[in-house]
Amino acid sequence: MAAALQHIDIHPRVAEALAAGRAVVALESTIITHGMPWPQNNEMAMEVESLITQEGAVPATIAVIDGRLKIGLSASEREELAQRKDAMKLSRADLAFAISQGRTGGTTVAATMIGAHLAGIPVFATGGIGGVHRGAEKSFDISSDLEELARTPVIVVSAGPKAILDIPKTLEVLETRGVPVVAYGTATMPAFWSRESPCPAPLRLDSPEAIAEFQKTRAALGIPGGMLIANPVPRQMEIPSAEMEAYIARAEADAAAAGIGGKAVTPFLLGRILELTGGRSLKTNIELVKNNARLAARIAVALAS
Ligand code: PSU
Ligand code: MN
Repeated sequence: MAAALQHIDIHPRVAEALAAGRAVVALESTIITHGMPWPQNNEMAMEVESLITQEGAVPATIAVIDGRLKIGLSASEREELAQRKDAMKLSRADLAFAISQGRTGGTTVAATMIGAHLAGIPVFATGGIGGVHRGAEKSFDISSDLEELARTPVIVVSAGPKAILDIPKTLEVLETRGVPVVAYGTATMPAFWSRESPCPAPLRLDSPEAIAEFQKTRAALGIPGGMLIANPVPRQMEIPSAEMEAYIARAEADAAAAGIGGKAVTPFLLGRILELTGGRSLKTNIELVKNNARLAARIAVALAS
């Protein structure tokens, strides 16, 4: 931590809350730089921060700006980041690269977990985690988000793995790596834009307090790593999976035809699905992130008390 501090700027509001032992929720920024178009990305980030504040916690959006690892952004920093064309998409492999090169980038779930843990923030809200891509048996495309969940003790609140992924394989990898997957208030694994996937949830809990207690118990037993909370999107905003599947298949085919690979896959698919659904997928994405932020704040409050 001491060595890390030379590269980190903790926003005063966040530093104060951490020093006082108050609830803080980390937020990622790849969703801002690569997950949603301007200006909805900035509006989403702003709304999510104010929801967390309303729940009695302090939001800390994490990003790399001009070589500094930012824990908490000012409104102008966030707005500028949301419009930057040169932002990298940063994960465990290249977080330090961007810092050492003075670059700017959005942090993925994996990189945000690293930043949150360095700052002492135990909970983080996102939309959907990365995971095992469809066809991974050929492409080997498995998000480093899964590896990070196995290593770094941060609770990640999501709406499940993104539905563009192979959800059964993603759950298998998480189980192998010892990552608890907890569905919130349901026995079925949610699937990002949809409340239900075909998979049963590995674990279920029904309150923020129970989630906080579970993570405290893991820590007490010396079991390392984070956990994944899968919080279903609100019913009135969901797009049922039967409907999403056609759009996902089409977007996958377009990605293959365009030769999209590596880090570009997830942003391409999200962007293409936005077009195919006439913007509906974006509206749902925004609502599910807000829903996750609210739950993350409640977990943070439960952990802090
Ligand atoms: N949730 C969203 N939109 C996003 C992401 C999450 O609603 O764009 C981002 C997260 O930063 C996650 C990344 O870590 O997508 C996964 O990218 P990949 O599949 O390349 O690992
Ligand atoms: Mn990938």
